[in-house]
Amino acid sequence: MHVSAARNTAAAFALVGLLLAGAAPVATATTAAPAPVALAAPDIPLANVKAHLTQLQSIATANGGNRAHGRTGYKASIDYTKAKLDAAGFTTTLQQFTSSGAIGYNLIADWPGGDANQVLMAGAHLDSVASGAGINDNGSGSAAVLETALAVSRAQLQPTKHLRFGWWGAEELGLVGSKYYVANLPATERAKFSGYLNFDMIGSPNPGYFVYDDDPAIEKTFKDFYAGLGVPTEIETEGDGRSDHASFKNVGIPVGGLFTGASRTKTAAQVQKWGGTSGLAFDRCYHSSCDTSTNINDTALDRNSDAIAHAIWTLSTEPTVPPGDFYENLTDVTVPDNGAAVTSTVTVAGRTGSAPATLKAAVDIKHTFRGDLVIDLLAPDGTAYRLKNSSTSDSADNVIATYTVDASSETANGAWRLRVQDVVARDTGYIDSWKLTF
Ligand code: DTR
Ligand code: CA
Ligand code: ZN
Ligand code: ZN
Repeated sequence: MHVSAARNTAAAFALVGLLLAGAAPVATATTAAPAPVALAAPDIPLANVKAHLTQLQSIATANGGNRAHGRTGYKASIDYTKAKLDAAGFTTTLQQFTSSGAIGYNLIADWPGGDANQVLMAGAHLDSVASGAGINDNGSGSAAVLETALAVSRAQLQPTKHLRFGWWGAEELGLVGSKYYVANLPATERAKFSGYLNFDMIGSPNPGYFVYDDDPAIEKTFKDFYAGLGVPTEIETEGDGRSDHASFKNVGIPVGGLFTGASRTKTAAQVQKWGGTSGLAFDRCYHSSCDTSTNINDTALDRNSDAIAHAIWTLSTEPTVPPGDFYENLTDVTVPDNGAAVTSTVTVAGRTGSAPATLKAAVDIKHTFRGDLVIDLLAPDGTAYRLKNSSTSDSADNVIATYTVDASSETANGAWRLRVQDVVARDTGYIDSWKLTF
């Protein structure tokens, strides 16, 4: 396979020219979309959130002191929450499952409207451990998510995305309810999720302000909110796998959330940031009988309730990113003659949800016999989409073409790769550049 000397020399001069000019041919990722502007969220009244906690405490007191899976206190908690949502115009569904010989329930509430192909969900587990009322763990998350949903109704919000809320059963038995929910979501439904936000213990009496470090766009949304309050945050380091977001993350759904701490002790450095008491647990009543209505820090609960509303309004009302966002790689990659496949990568970040059904891959491959080439687009999870097969009859030069791929079952963010292989001896070439347009 001969490569024209002229092209090689020209390429060499071009490269030298670039280097001498101090510019090396590098991959560039450029996006064309202006920053979207979202609606401002309302303040979530702390008194309303605490009223829900008072109800959950009363329920526990009237049902053996707890709201645990399989106990009467849990079903009473579900009935209370469902009644509020039904009255507010939500479409509610009770999903039943069995765990440890007892019936459990997930409560799902859909806010009518929004793009059914872009589902933003917020959730919290509603069950307590058997030893107590579970007001911080996790009445706090359940009540704040409930009050945010009620605020959506009060505002008659008409978000771009479809809003869904969930209250999980049997989290304390090992994320049982949320695992059951996700396991029973068809893959086509999972692909519609733009994100899942989890809130488990968000009112700890000696609070820290922790943000889950999972999806960057969701994490940024929470960090921006707290920056606006002038409250420093830390990355949640003990969370992986420790609450219901894990059920969603395990199937590739972008997740995020907030946490004020459990049995770990607050350091002196953290007291400098947040106040409170060093050497004491963030929640010394974690999984204990003293996790009652008095086991709540009002400031933390208020701030986190407002943070949830901020995230819901921001992430659901953003206009879908206008078309024209593109990501490209300009680095030349030699394609070995009749040899191994090579790849070129573009990294997509900051988007939410799935890639589009009309994802465009524009390629520019220089070659003296393009029939030698097999070209694939590889999604971040490795799924291959064939763009071009080899052909013994197509002797023309170069592949300069745009292919349209239905990538709607793929998560948008991640490393997308163009894979090229020369499968016939003689004639060779190189990837000059390629571009993904969303
Ligand atoms: N597993 C949760 C409490 C918990 C402990 N660490 C984290 C980190 C992030 C969220 C929650 C938690 C429970 O006992 O319900
Ligand atoms: Ca508030
Ligand atoms: Zn717990
Ligand atoms: Zn919990």
